[in-house]
Amino acid sequence: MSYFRELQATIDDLADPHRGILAADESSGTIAKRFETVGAENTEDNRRWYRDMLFSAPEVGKYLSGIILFEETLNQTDTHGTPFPELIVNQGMVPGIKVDLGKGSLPGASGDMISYGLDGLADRLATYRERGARFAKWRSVYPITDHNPTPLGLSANAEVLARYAAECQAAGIVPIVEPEVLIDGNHSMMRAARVNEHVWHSVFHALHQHGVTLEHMILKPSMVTPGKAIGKASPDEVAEATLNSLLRTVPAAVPSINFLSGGQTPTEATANINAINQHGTRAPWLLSISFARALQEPALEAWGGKPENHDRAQAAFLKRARLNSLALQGEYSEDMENR
Ligand code: 5MM
Repeated sequence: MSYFRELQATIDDLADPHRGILAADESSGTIAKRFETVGAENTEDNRRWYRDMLFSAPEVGKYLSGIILFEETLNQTDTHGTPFPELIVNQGMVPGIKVDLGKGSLPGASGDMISYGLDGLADRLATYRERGARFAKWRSVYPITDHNPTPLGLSANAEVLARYAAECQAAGIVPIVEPEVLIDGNHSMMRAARVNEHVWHSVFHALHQHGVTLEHMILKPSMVTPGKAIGKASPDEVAEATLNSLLRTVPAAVPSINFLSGGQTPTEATANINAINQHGTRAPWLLSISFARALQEPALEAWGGKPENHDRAQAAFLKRARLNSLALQGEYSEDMENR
């Protein structure tokens, strides 16, 4: 059975020049770390409550086209008993699902990682689809050191990402392909650019070999920045380096590139995507976002684990979503943070 029309409809709904994608797919371990920073207890009810607060924010669908969920959230309901995927659709957005099952070290490639979850993926995708997921996300993680990623790390992760993407399209689900090159380390911006180019080149080679339709996928890459220990580059420098590397390696058939924030502060990430859009007016793809931390951090802080802060947290979340929407047009400026 061909899902061509369905995949195209999902791309049409997700790839919107004014709207990004929220990554709310933190696994239980990751959300525990996020909650800990604001003193919130990591219970199932708190996770449900917190995500309900985000997804039900008034008119959030003006700024976001889709939300990536963790499996637990796909099966939960809001306070009125509406399943989260239905709430997301009612808010004018598309529900998606993270399908990798975490990562570990890659034997034979010291320092490299590999993500798990291909076994049984077709069955899981069929179940997720029944529950309303129309797109999926898989993250592969690449640390940068003097020796990493190794050639084996590059080829093994590219292969896994391509097999995942092909399984998704065969199941009528749009794959977001996320090769995250980590910001940790003391590497130069030049080295980050070269590593990202190697990664994207290897991923698109594997996607081609596995017959993945590039028109029906989204790339979720890191921005090209220097290692965290080196300091920050300006938004213009990040934009220029990121666009140069993407233009060398990512085919024009890909409809949308939705960056992760990777540990950047919320304002830094917004300024960077703003500059990317200002510099990228002739890029062949949409240049958008799929942030987790950079969209959620102010809301998490405003909430602080206290239900009475519901409206403050929603306002903080909507502000970040709105400013990022402006940044997708290259219309954000730092003074908007204080208005
Ligand atoms: C890199 O992480 C993804 C984007 O988030 P940031 O914008 O904060 O960098 C994110 O979707 C990530 O994959 C999820 O938070 C899930 O992480 P875990 O480690 O729980 O699978």
